[in-house]
Amino acid sequence: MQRIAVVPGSFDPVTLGHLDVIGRAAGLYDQLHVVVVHNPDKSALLPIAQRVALIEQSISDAGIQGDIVVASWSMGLLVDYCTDVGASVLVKGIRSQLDVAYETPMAIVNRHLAGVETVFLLPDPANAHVSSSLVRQVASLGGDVGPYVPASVAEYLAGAMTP
Ligand code: COD
Repeated sequence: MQRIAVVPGSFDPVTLGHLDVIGRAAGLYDQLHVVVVHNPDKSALLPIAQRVALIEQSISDAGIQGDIVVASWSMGLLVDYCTDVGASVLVKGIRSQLDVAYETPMAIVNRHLAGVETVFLLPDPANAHVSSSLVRQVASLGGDVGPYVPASVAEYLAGAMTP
């Protein structure tokens, strides 16, 4: 039986931290779905289609191998996407106690709702401080986001932020 997992996120934009989790998860499962989900608690910078395109480009540029599908989901529960594609696992990155507090209830509810387990990966220490919100802030103030994001994202943001 194929082991299929989903790596969900806002990916607004995808960072080197996300890419590290995606690359490591790709080595653990037969098929990986990287799914851009609209998070109503956050105000978005990039359109969803652009986030999907940048994830695809970043995966390709980083040479991450495997059966990887990049998609978006806005039709309701994330576990419904998992059920649709036959995924039994969600993979999420945990950077801090804040992430643990945010993710724990979701992991429990997702298991109750659909039997989908959540696997947490610790970040590479080099990326443990990186978040999309930090990247958006640095970019909006004209700073260099190169250390935090794939090159294609840095290039896109440089163009998008130009007055
Ligand atoms: N290193 C490692 N991991 C990282 C890093 C980093 N530097 N940065 C982010 N991550 C991890 C995050 O901890 C998270 O696991 C994932 O990457 C995505 O992060 P973001 O910021 O892109 O996305 P979020 O935090 O806005 O998450 C959005 C989700 C859609 C994934 C989340 O809200 C969710 O699972 N929603 C489910 C909706 C649902 O069905 N609800 C009902 C049942 S709970």
